[in-house]
Amino acid sequence: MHPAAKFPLLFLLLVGATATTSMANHAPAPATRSCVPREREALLAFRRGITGDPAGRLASWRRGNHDCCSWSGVRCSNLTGHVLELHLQNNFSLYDVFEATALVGHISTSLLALEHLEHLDLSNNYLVVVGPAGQFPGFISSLRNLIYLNFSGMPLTGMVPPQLGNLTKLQYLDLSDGIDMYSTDIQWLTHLPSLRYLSLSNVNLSRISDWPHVMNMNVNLRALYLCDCFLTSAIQSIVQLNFTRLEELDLSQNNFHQPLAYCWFWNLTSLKYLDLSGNNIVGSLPAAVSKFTSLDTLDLSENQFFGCIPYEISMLTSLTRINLRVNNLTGEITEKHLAGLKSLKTIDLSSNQYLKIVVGPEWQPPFRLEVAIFGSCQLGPMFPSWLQWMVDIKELDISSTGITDQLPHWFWTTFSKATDLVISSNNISGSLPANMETMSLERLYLGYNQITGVIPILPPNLTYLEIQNNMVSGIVASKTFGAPNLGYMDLSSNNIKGPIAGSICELQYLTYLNLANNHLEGEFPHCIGMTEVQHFILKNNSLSGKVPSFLKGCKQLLYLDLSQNKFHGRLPSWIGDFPAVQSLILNNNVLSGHIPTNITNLTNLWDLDLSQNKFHGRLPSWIGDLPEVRRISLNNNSFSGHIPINIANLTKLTQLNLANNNISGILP
Ligand SMILES: *[C@@H]1O[C@H](CO)[C@@H](O)[C@H](O)[C@H]1NC(C)=O
Ligand SMILES: *[C@@H]1O[C@H](CO)[C@@H](O)[C@H](O)[C@H]1NC(C)=O
Ligand SMILES: *[C@@H]1O[C@H](CO)[C@@H](O)[C@H](O)[C@H]1NC(C)=O
Ligand SMILES: *[C@@H]1O[C@H](CO)[C@@H](O)[C@H](O)[C@H]1NC(C)=O
Ligand SMILES: *[C@@H]1O[C@H](CO)[C@@H](O)[C@H](O)[C@H]1NC(C)=O
Ligand SMILES: *[C@@H]1O[C@H](CO)[C@@H](O)[C@H](O)[C@H]1NC(C)=O
Ligand SMILES: *[C@@H]1O[C@H](CO)[C@@H](O)[C@H](O)[C@H]1NC(C)=O
Ligand SMILES: *[C@@H]1O[C@H](CO)[C@@H](O)[C@H](O)[C@H]1NC(C)=O
Ligand SMILES: *[C@@H]1O[C@H](CO)[C@@H](O)[C@H](O)[C@H]1NC(C)=O
Ligand SMILES: *[C@@H]1O[C@H](CO)[C@@H](O)[C@H](O)[C@H]1NC(C)=O
Ligand SMILES: *[C@@H]1O[C@H](CO)[C@@H](O)[C@H](O)[C@H]1NC(C)=O
Ligand SMILES: CC(=O)N[C@H]1CO[C@H](CO)[C@@H](O)[C@@H]1O
Repeated sequence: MHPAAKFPLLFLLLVGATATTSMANHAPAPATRSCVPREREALLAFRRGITGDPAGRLASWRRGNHDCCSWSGVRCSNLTGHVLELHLQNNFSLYDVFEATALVGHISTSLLALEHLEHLDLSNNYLVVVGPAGQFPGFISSLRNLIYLNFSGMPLTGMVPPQLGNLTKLQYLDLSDGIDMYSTDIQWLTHLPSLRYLSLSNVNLSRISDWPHVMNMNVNLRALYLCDCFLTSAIQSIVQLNFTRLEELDLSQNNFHQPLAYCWFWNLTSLKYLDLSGNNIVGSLPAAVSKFTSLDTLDLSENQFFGCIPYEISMLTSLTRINLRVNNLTGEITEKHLAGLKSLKTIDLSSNQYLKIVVGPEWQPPFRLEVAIFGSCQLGPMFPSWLQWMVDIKELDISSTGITDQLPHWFWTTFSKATDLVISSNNISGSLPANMETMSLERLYLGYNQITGVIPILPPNLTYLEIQNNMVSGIVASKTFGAPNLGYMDLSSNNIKGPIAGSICELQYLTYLNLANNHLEGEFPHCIGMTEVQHFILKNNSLSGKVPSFLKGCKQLLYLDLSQNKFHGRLPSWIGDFPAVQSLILNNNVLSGHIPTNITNLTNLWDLDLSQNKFHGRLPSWIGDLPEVRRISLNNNSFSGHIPINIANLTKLTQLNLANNNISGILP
């Protein structure tokens, strides 16, 4: 035993005192330890290699800021002052822009001066070495004290250097999500006896067939991530399995195309997390799945599992998440399958069209789900009454599940805390409740059902609403719509009658509006500030007035369909002001006058339908100047003159209808 180990406190005091004394000879004793000058210079040299730091993450890395141990991302030993850890990962969530916070530049070899470095995290930065683009910073393998190394999400290409086998203290190694990395020999991994976490996701390992044997040498391994590694086989016989402490195994997005039953990992009964999604695995789900009694997450989605789900799945009492979406599962899921799944929070069985969930009307589930995705499997014809116990639901998808029934009376109260409800494409009747204002809904999909009644004041956080192809008869919105952030609203193909309330103008973030195939009449309200609209579809109503002039402000317009209404007046000249527009569908109205010439500004137009109106004037030569156009319908107007010769320039045109005008000439 080392003598200091007996007296740890004394040892600490002695080392601390020595260090302080030596400092005191040069400068007044600082309150906190300052960093080692040689290491400060190394960090400054590293900083000089960084050419872009848009978020100012290294702003504190300045020569004037003497104590480099206080710089952001730098951790030092409070005993020796040596830099031990560099936390320079670019934290960004799915919704952020990677570039906004990434460091850009070169990784300086000056880091080699940080001899005591144990933790190096440069993940998700755009950092490369000087030299051939994307080459792995091989010098890192000289930092022999490293315990944690994370280069995930860096723009690395080429071979993973086997010299990493010199980092014998490594416990965490994450080289995932580079650009084009590969390895043809991973024997070096057997030199890392302390390895607990290994991710080589996205590294091309297609040449390596003995990968399970190599991993088997790492008895301490807890987590192994080999997603998208071009592995082709998981059928290797391992005589003695000795990395039995493995808890997380991700082999998703490879291409095993083998039956699960013969894969090597069945004895890893300590697994908590197993992801085999996207592997083309064939055959049935073996009953032996019940061996994984510690399993928390099971993801077998996007494979080809033929066959029934075994009852033994019910023995996975710790399971909180199961994902079997997009397979070819058949047979029934009964109460017996589900009885033991006490911990279940998330289930996704969607897109297994032959799979049927059959439970009794009185059944009370042992779990309280938060996410329940059953789209395109079979739940009907009765509305599943067990869902009434799922009061914690955040997301529910029961679309296309063959339900032909009334919405139960408990539906809107049970799911008042849900953010996503997807019940489209069934035969469900019923109506929206009068008071949705206290609901948490953000996205509501009710399309293709038999919903009747009126649309009430909507939930405050709603951003997405689909009720198309139902029998809704009106909108209660005389004062307010109630959903100020609504971006998408499809109410097409209902029985909505009367004028459109001015309160629709509250929807200032609307990008998609579809009111087609209703019985709306009167003018579209003059909405000021509603400028985000991209799709505006009023087809087949009885709306009148001029082309709504607020559209002038919608510079991102892509798709305009006012057809089969009673719009009159001229086509406004600002119609040329929509650089992105692809479709202008204005047929079957009473629009008149000349076509404004600057319609030629619509360089992205695919589809122009002005037929069945009262337009007149010479057939404009501009129609030859619409480079992207596929269809032009000008029939049933009063255009005159000759067919312009430059129509021959419309190489993408597939449909041209000029019938029933006063046009002469021959098509070139
Ligand atoms: C060193 O710092 C760490 C983290 O701030 C702290 O937990 C630890 O107690 C400190 N050790 C000494 C000897 O001061
Ligand atoms: C990044 O996230 C980690 C973990 O949440 C946190 O400790 C760290 O401070 C974050 N770093 C930055 C630069 O925001
Ligand atoms: C490595 O960094 C990535 C991105 O910052 C992170 O998601 C991952 O969990 C890290 N790996 C380890 C082993 O901590
Ligand atoms: C350690 O590094 C040396 C020199 O770079 C190299 O020759 C050797 O193969 C490395 N060892 C391992 C186990 O990778
Ligand atoms: C993976 O590596 C193999 C062999 O080195 C190569 O043939 C294959 O094209 C690579 N795959 C990809 C997607 O780069
Ligand atoms: C792990 O098992 C293999 C046999 O599959 C054996 O050769 C190897 O020595 C074992 N490693 C350890 C560290 O036990
Ligand atoms: C897997 O477990 C079975 C039964 O527990 C045992 O007979 C078999 O030898 C084990 N296989 C390996 C490779 O450890
Ligand atoms: C899916 O299962 C059905 C019914 O068992 C079978 O007829 C069909 O061939 C399977 N499809 C695929 C793609 O394996
Ligand atoms: C709406 O969203 C906000 C912000 O996420 C949240 O605080 C509020 O509770 C939500 N409202 C409802 C009714 O859920
Ligand atoms: C189209 O013409 C109108 C009126 O002449 C003009 O205000 C508008 O700026 C023109 N649009 C473009 C894109 O030139
Ligand atoms: C076709 O377009 C080219 C380039 O815009 C133009 O020079 C030519 O005159 C056009 N042809 C006809 C027949 O208009
Ligand atoms: C920006 C642009 O292309 N503007 C043109 C729009 O169309 C009119 C009439 O054809 C032209 O005069 C503009 O130059």
